[in-house]
Amino acid sequence: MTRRPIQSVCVIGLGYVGLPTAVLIADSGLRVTGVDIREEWISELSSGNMPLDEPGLQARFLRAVSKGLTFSTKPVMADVFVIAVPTPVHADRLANLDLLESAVASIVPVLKERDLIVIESTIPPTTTDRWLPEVLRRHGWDDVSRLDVAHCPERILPGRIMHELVHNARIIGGTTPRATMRASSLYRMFVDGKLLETNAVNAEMTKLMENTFRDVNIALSNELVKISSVLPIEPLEIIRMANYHPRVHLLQPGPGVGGHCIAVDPYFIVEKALNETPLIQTARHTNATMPEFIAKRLLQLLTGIPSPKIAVFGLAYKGNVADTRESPSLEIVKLLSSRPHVRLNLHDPMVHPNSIFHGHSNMTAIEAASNADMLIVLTDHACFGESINDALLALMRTPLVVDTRNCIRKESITGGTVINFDSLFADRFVHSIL
Ligand code: SAJ
Repeated sequence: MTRRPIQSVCVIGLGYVGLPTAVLIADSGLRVTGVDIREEWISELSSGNMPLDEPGLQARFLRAVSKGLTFSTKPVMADVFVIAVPTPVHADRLANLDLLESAVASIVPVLKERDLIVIESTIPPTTTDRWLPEVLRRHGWDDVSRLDVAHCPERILPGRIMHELVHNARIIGGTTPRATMRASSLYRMFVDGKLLETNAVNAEMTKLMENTFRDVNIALSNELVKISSVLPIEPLEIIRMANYHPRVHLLQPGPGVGGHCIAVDPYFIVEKALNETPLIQTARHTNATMPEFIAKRLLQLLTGIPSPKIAVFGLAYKGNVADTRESPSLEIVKLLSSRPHVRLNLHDPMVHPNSIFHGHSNMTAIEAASNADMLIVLTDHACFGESINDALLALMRTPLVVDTRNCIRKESITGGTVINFDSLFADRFVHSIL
């Protein structure tokens, strides 16, 4: 069978992975159609507007459009179909592949012999080898061996997407050596990093292990914070010192692990190996219960204040992004909102000002801090280092800051108290405000 060179690519799913990927492939010289089911998203892009805010993306987008990048709500014929749609979990923590199935179904009418399908979405192990052929069959493509199929998981960090798409190593896992080779030739067009060629199930598992590695290691640090509630230790100091060891790298504890990847991906392994994953399951539980652990401690610290007002700073799942999916902050807001006597003021300068969370609007820093009895920092936005200062604390009824991200410079605050994980359970702080 002759090998066709790749000339055209259809990218299905234009979120924070698919859209930058479509831009880079088009910029490398291939004919690219970006496809998304959201009509308003497509009309925005077709009018030359870039709806995502990611460093470096806008300029590359305009260049790619000038080179012929187009957008559509329906797939068109192409040599390669790159699928990058969300793969969340259901309430029972099993993978929800509905959007992936719709994407596969949508390409069947335009598929032809020897087309290459590349799945970039994160998926449970064996999805590419076992699930995809069945789904293709269900939607009218009977014989997967007439296609080339590969899994090339995305591994980019929001905020650094354009850099990481080009410079990170990529895992290229074909279901056959030919599929691997063809997928490699696509990624070589725009990736400077190493292309690691393997099979599909190894590619699926590698991606999941990367995010699980982080989840397990964050859980270890979060567990240290939980230990500090029963032992007179300073977790941040311990992590700082331990990390001087050349072979130790403890991650940072926080109010929980959020986002649509690390808080979700470990479940994809658990689903396929329930009895073999006690460590992964425990780590998930440790991180998932952090919001409850923090909320409980905040309420203890506020004991004795009849109707405490808490200013919550940081709603995004991590610093310097606007994304609130699976954010531990929102879990803490939910838990505190369920207490009838607690009043909450929310503030996140990265998140849209009209957003409402559990009945609370997103306020300015000044509105949120005014007359508050406690200011709790749940996200490490760089701007909080500046905006949480003596002038802001002067507006509070009690100038008390609880910093769960260790991002506030204590030295720059002279007119109040800053508690971080080293002092969250130190009794002197409880007594001083009771
Ligand atoms: N977090 C901590 N302590 C830390 C590091 C992170 O509590 O020391 C928290 C963050 O605040 C956040 C969560 O963990 O709530 C996840 O943040 P993250 O920056 O670790 O990762 P994501 O979810 O933004 O992106 C991850 C990345 N994976 C790895 O670094 C192994 C990225 O490369 C993947 O492409 C992405 O998941 C994905 O799409 O899977």
